[in-house]
Amino acid sequence: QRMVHPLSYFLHWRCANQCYIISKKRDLNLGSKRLFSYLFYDVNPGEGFNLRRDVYLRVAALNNILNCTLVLPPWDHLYHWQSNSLNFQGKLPWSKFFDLKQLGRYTKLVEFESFVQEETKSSEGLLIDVILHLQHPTDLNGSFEEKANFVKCKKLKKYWKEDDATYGGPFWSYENVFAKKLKCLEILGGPRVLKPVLQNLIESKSNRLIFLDRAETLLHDQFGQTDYWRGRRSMRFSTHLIDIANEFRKTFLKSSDEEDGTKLPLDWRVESKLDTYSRGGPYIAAHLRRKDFLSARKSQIPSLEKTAETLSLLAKKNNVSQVFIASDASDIEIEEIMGHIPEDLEIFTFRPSLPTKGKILDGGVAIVDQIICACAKYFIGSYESTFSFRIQEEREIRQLHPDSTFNRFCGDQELNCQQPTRWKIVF
Ligand code: GFB
Repeated sequence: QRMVHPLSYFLHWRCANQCYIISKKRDLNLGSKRLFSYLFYDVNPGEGFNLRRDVYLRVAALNNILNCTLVLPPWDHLYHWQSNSLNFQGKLPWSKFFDLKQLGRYTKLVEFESFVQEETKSSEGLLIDVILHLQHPTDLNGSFEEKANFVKCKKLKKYWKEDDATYGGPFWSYENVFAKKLKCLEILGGPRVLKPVLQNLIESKSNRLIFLDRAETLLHDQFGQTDYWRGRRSMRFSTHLIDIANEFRKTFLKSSDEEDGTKLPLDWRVESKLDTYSRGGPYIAAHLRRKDFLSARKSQIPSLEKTAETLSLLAKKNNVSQVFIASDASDIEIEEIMGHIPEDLEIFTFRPSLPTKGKILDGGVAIVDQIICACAKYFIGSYESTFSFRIQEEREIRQLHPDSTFNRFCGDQELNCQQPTRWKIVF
């Protein structure tokens, strides 16, 4: 039974026609609220884990202003997950890496598999209402004015027509997912620019399931501001990964949150600015990016000998005898660094047993590396690596001194190289 608002009698009495329009509008609003909309997204396949984490924040901010439910895209097998001992590392839920309860305190969300189980009858598969393929504007003409315009979709080989009414596509390697419509949107801007477009699709075209492809095209509305950090702080890692990192710190590095002052409250929403900086554990940590960075950032990545020299100096300066190295370097490269290090300096790397690695996978190993780096007394990262950036953020969240966080290795030929921008936390 519908409740009648007392004001509606007044409106009826004033003018019947207008009343009809008003009540129709009201129904529409009520309707769109009743009918939840779901936001799916995906990112350019070549992008790494840590850029994807940043894209998540942009989409989560959009989800918040739209009041939709975000469907977390299953992790497909990423290019950098290269361990020979592991098989296909795809279709992974976010709970493998992150604490869903904490994420859910920033934005309303659901894992993809849970959504499919709850919302669809499995035999039918999933039919998305509309794919919105985001792309950069082709004619900027030197202007960086925010905009969002629909354009004709050109050369999108990744989507194909299954029949007159459905599109097939890659959809995170799931076979039983299709879409009814495909639209292309040139966009320059963040959630603020996309909001009216999506609201229109939801409210006037009654699309319920919307899929944003190439979501990395979306920018932040307010990078580094309070809401950015709220989302960022909600990205707590899964407890099983934190436990592994803490065990490693305790066993090898004489480090624990209690002693190092790096303990975080159980709920990220109650975190606040501390009166003093945290101490950090009695070791220095380094993120040394190798592999594709040896060609992509050739001049900014130090030789192994220079790396050893830098680490020895930093250990001395910080009065510690333990160094933790997180790296995608091979064991041979790590051994070469060790060969150049004085004997009184201990070098540690996290190399889990095969059963542990089988459970936490390459993505989990990388997160354990990041947690250990986040708790060190001093950290040095690699030039323009999003892996290093995420460690810097973790350290800001733990409120270590910025001097101990925003540092990077210099290339062999770089004299006094420019150090990273200090993106300091805001509560
Ligand atoms: O995370 P990511 O985007 O950082 O990609 P960059 C690097 C990936 O390499 C990580 C592995 O997600 C890990 O899988 N990796 C790198 C590491 N460093 C470590 C480490 O210290 N420990 C462990 N366990 N794994 C971008 C790439 O990398 O660099 C782009 O995403 C492109 O595809 C660009 O290659 C040049 O920002 O460092």
